[in-house]
Amino acid sequence: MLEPFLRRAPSRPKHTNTPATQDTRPPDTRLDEAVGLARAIDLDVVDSGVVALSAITPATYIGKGKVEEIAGLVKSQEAGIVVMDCAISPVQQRNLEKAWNAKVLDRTGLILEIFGRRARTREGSLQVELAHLNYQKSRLVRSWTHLERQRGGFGFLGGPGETQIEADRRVIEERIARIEGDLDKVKRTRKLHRESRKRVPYPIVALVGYTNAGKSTLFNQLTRASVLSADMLFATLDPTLRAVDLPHGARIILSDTVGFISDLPTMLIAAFRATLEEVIEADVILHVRDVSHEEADAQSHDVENVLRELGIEPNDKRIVEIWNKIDRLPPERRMELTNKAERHADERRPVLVSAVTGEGMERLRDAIEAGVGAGRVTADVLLDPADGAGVSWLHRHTEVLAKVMDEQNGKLRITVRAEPAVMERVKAKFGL
Ligand SMILES: Nc1nc2c(ncn2[C@@H]2O[C@H](COP(=O)(O)OP(=O)(O)O)[C@@H](O)[C@H]2O)c(=O)[nH]1
Ligand SMILES: [Mg+2]
Repeated sequence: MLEPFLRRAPSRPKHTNTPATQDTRPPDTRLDEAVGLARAIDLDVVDSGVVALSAITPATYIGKGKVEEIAGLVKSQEAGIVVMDCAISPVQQRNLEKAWNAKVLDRTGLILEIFGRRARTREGSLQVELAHLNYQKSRLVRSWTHLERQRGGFGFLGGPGETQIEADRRVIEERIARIEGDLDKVKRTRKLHRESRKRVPYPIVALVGYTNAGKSTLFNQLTRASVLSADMLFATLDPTLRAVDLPHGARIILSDTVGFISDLPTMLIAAFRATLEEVIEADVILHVRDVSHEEADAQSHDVENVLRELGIEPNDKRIVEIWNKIDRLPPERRMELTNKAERHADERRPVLVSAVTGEGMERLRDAIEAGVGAGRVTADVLLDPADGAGVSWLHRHTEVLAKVMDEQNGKLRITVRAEPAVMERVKAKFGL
């Protein structure tokens, strides 16, 4: 069994081997977030808690008593992993792993794990790998004196007397240089990638939002009802993309994204952005907010700032706010929010839902439908029923909303929907 045990760095450490965190949120909030992050890589969290520290113990970060206490817990729970929501040195990690006989993952390690799983594009994977290598390199440097040992004898990686750490660093640097080269190439051809992705004829609807806002719960709630989702080839290839059929027949691809987090280590920001690339291309962006959270507004601003860095302004027409977890609100607060939502113009009206109870799903599907329709145009194409190639072209490049035989002229009338640019191609090809 896997067990993240989570702790936070002290707010005012006396001695520390890592920069003091700027995070001023209460420990419980941080713990909730960290547990959510651990779940994001499918860890089964069997216990969690906050460790208050007055000083950092150099060898193990936390004090001897705590190390022993957790050792007992790891044993009784048969835990395989302990997650520490702070930055620990390689030496501390090694000492703790020995004491607990379990793997130890720190905050950056955990986040890198999440990004690594979520990177969907080649650029995303490269960015994550680069961040990982830079992280390893920085750890080598920081722990130079601890890790340094003579290599002696083997000559592959350097001359005699080269230390292990120099060799390690050189290997890392070479890999970094290679990845940077690859990244340059990928960026140059990025436009091509985008265009090929656009070939998926269905609109993409992306779920974004703070971690723990309920994106994945909502993703499951929306896709559960969809009978056809299991048929989609890529649904089995990528669990965070799934096809959903909306009530009026339109099919969308719903995309669950990596959650936004506070206090993101700076070296991970590029990797984080790269894992969100598909949001840039999305037809509709659902910004899921936990309105029952006391820091809902601050979280929302953080999310908006990240979106802005991706070139998506808060007033972007594609964004629909989803006010989630209304089941947790007292009746008067729920009324207040309902009224607040009502005051928004139709196309920007937030949708109140509970991803857990399923309340509001109908409103949400309608909002998605409206959002998808707003960015696309519809047209009727008349085809000879024998024109199999024409029909298949339309299926590949557009959403086919309806197909009927026109009795009067013996033609097939196909109602299609597509982005304006694609519709231009339809018009040119079929002479509309
Ligand atoms: N009460 C309640 N809990 C919810 C709701 N939506 C999500 N949650 C819970 O919030 C936590 C985080 O949800 P998750 O979908 O993993 O969030 P994500 O990080 O945005 O993907 C889980 O424990 C969910 O069960 C909701 O509408 N109501
Ligand atoms: Mg999630």
